[in-house]
Amino acid sequence: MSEQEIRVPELGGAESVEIVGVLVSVGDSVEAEDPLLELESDKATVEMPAPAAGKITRLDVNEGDSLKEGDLVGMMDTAEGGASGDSEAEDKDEPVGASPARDEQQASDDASGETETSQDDAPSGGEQSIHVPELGGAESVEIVSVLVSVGDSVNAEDPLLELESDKATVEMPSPATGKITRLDVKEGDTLKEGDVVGALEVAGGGASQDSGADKQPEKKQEAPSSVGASPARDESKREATSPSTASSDTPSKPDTPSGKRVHAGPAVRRIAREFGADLQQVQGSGPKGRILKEDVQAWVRKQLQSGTSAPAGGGAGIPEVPLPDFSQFGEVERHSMTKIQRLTAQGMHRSWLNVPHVTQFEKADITDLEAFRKDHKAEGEKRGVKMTLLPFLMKACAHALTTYPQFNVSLDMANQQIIQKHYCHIGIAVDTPNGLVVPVIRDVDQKSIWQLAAEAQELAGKARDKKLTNNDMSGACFTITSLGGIGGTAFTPIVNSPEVAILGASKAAMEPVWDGAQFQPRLMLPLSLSYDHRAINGADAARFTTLLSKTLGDLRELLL
Ligand code: CAO
Repeated sequence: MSEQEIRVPELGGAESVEIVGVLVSVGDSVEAEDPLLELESDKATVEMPAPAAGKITRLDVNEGDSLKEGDLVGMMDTAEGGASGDSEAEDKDEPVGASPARDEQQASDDASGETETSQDDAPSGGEQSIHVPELGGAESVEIVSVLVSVGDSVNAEDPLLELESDKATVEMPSPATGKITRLDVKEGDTLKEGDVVGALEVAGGGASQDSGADKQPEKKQEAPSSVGASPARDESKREATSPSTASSDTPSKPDTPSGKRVHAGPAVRRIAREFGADLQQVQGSGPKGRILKEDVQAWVRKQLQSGTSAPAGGGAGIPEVPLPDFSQFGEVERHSMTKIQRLTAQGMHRSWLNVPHVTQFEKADITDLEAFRKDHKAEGEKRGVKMTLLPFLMKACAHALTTYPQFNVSLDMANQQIIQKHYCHIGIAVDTPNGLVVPVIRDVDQKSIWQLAAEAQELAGKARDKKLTNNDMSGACFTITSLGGIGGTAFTPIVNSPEVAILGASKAAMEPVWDGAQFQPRLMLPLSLSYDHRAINGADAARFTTLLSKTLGDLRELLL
């Protein structure tokens, strides 16, 4: 092992670059050529590679720092027998993002135009082939996106393609002003220097021919990345204007038809492509909204969790809700959502979008039930069980589910089938400090009120202590959400899909009820049954709630 300085290599003509990402930390082991920093000039975003294999021992720079060629970035212990010793000298001279470094002679050869020149280039006003310009040492590049179509009018220097080598992402500029007449390439194609990309009908006296006249193809003045750094040149009047980069802030053409420019480096773009992430949809958390690797990873994770490939935020093509800068209205702070909150949000959104909801309202006279419940509270205390309304609601729902089995189904729309369940497991929504969870009580139809009360109590306790297992929360046929202990007169719960119905209970209150002769004070429980109208029709929903009301009004119904 020997300690080696890490210095900024030759910048291909750029005076300075800004660090937009520090990709390693002290203690990290890296291979030669592994990216250490993401650098941005006004022309390109490139990665600065490790000069050798080894371990980073010091880092003297931070994101946002401005660097010049030769600046000390940090130190590393180079691996024994590694390529460091040999490659160091070479790498030090290598322009950032380009390979391999060229010597002065080569540069002047380029300057004199002895590198490629299109034989097909036509004089102003005619058709001209569009060639891949010199690639600054990169053997080949991949087309990340085609930014124009046949028939498009372009100005000289307008980006035509977004190209990516293993070092940089850059845009290939139009060699002249004119109209695209042919495109021979598509996204994903691999191109080499000189390859024909398409053709262009050059506008008469187009800017390109003139504009490049006074520019010299001095390679050292090109962008840090040489990929595409040298535009296609006219035979007689060579140009050496630098391309704009896909990741530069300079507005040219938007990255996608939606018009939003994406601010991301080549490594991030590569990862996004590998995972099929649409960078347009990824929220950047880096400086100036720059998209970082972690942002892409978080986006991919979110897509997997929500189980949808629909656009993030909006979903199913629904326009995303733009967030204003709330801090302009007053003080704000941000907190990460808990896992339960994230899952609840996804589940509710999925159900809301997929299920045509209808809510049926009903009231149940629970005056007698309440008297019965109170009579058994003391016994409950002896048993260590709190006798609440909930076990009665469960029992009444199990009775209604057995009577109307069309509520105990799930829909398999892909196979056009209804899945009828011959078991009766009921989920109970439990409010916890971390969010809403729904433990499931099994075989409710076969259990006594005491058993149900005990199990509900145990599961609600486990929910609040964060001790529920996946098994505790799976397999429900139907859900009860009881807000009665809190308050409210009615609400419209969201079906816990793939179940097809959910019962909401609001707070029971004394009401005057007409008995045919006079008003009687009765304890009335508001019920709200939301159902999936694909599986259940309105008449069945009214029958279901009517039976519930009857059962809760007179528990002898359960004996029938
Ligand atoms: N009307 C009037 N009183 C009610 C009632 C109702 N509908 N429901 C419950 N009560 C009473 C109970 O009988 C109990 O009274 P006593 O103290 O006299 O015995 C008291 O309110 C407190 O009950 P509880 O809330 O402790 O117990 P529970 O069995 O009724 O409910 C549980 C348990 C887990 C459902 C409840 O604690 C809970 O978390 N509810 C919120 C569920 C929720 O957030 N749903 C929303 C989902 S959609 O966003």
